[in-house]
Amino acid sequence: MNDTERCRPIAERFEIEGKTLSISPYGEGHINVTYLLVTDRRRYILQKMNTKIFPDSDALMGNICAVTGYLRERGVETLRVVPTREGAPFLREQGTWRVYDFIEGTVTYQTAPNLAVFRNSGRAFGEFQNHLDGFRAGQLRPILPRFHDTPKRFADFCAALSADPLGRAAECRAETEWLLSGEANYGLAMAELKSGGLPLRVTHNDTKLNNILMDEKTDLGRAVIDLDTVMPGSMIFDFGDSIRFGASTAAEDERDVDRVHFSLTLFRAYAEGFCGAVKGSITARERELLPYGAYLMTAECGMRFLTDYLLGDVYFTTKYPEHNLVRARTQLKLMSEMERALPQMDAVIREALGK
Ligand code: ADP
Ligand code: GN1
Ligand code: MG
Repeated sequence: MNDTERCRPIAERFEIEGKTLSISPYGEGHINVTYLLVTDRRRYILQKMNTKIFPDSDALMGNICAVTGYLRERGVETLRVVPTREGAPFLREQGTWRVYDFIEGTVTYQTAPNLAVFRNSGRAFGEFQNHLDGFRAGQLRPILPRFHDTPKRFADFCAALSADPLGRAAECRAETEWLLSGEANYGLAMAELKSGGLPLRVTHNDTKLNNILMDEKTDLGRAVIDLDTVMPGSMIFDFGDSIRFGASTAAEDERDVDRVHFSLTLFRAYAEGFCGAVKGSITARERELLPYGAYLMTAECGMRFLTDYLLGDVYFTTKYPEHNLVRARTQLKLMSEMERALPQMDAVIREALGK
């Protein structure tokens, strides 16, 4: 049975317009299984939700409906959850499924084709944070508690290393040494959040370039998507994760690490867009820690990929056996270049904020 035949009975349980013509795999996310659903009237996104990672679908969809409802009331373009024919926001049948309207006239980029796209993505994520400024964070259920708690991620990495269930640790000694040597750098953001040095904000928490739909004509950000991880967090996490993914000269899973570099030019473009959007609300401490946020998110993602490799690829979708190790290597390369570039990044941020 092909995807269309297999998924048609699921799709037709939702309030979709028209007759289903085709259902085919779509996009490059690592978490959900995404399909493009085409009917004779319009297009939709059908997703098989990842309930291993997000077991509480009620809470998750509750968060998404609350956030998208809030944004829509303020005239901000956002995802529209298509209800089931019974009026529920998702369906449990041979898995857990949801449907969104396909936002037409947009594109997603895996890597920025030019500086303007990356600058615009910075502005879009900055504005997303501004739009949610008045949203009561207490309404949100903590879907993945301690998501960007890097010391906790580090402890998980150390535990995976000791357990080494597949005997893979021997293959990644250099990477392990590197991550262990950075331990003293991983705790600052959590400490600052705890002490109130960094304010807790409603943040996206997964600000990869491919989580923005850009207008296909103007390349301006149209809608921020992938709202599964919208939770209270820090501005430096959102800024940092975008830099991790987007200010690299190569893909997150480039096998040849010699092609992977941190680009200060890309960093500047993103910082201009992001800082332009948040300059009325960013605090002095947030400003100071934006460059560190980039380093921290890269280190954290590196340790997450390596942890998953050690544990047998149980979290991230992988296409070949060393995929997570390859990803970890790109992150470690970026992390080391970012560490050296912190002073330059700081100068760029000051300039972008006019300080
Ligand atoms: P994952 O959590 O697995 O990353 P996403 O929700 O980010 O899944 O969706 C994967 C991809 O599908 C996105 O990068 C984007 O290209 C596309 N996509 C998702 N939702 C929409 C939508 N409503 N309209 C158009 N494209 C979408
Ligand atoms: C996952 O869902 P996706 O592919 O946008 C992950 C992020 C990682 C990213 C690495 C819920 O993001 O935290 O940074 O992969 N999402 C979750 O590419 O764990
Ligand atoms: Mg995504």
